[in-house]
Amino acid sequence: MKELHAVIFDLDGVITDTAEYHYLAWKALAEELGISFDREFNEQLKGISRMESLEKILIKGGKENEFTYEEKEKLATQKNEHYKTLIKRITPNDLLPGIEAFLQEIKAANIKIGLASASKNAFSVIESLQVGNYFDTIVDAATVKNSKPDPEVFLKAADQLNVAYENCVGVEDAEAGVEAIKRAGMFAVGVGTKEAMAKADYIVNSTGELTLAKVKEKFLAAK
Ligand code: B16
Ligand code: MG
Repeated sequence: MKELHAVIFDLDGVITDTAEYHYLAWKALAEELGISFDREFNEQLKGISRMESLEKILIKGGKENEFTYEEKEKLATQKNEHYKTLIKRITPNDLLPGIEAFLQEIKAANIKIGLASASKNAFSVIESLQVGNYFDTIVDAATVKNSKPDPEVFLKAADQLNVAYENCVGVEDAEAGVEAIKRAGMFAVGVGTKEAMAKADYIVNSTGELTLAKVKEKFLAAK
């Protein structure tokens, strides 16, 4: 019988709203390149890697063949430098609603906690939020080969926690992330709209609705 032994969190858009900073930094770069950029398009970039995000933006602007690989690396670095200046503002006040209480509940129930982020900046964001002590393991993009929707980052977090995949719950705000959790054979909690989170097993509108009792109830009720 399955039992809830670990909760594995996405970072951007679940623990804190760095998704907004990614949006602002990509928007500035896209507009500099003469490519229009809005929040709707930005949804497609959530959870996917830096380079894949840049490729999608260039394709949107019909400029996918205009740059060499080295030039693309420079553009991605430019976005990241901008992003890094934006995330310098992060303090513990930037934790999304209810997240710290949810982490405390999980910890108190002796359930393991992991972080599965597609961001190479994950460690510095966690440090600024001062929540590193809650996490039993942190897997960031620097240590995985395949980015979401590939399940690798969630599988690796579960392996490092020594928990069977079916006993894990993953929490995500991105379509690519929910797909990664499902492909990992885990129960997916989606934070967001019913449309965007359609493939999740349990959907909440905001992190403030996350409670261990409810997540556990839904997890145990699922096949
Ligand atoms: P970086 P997550 C993801 O983080 C973001 O959702 C995505 O928008 C971003 O492109 C990706 O990290 C890479 O981030 O440029 O900092 O390495 O949601 O998986 O925590
Ligand atoms: Mg996310």
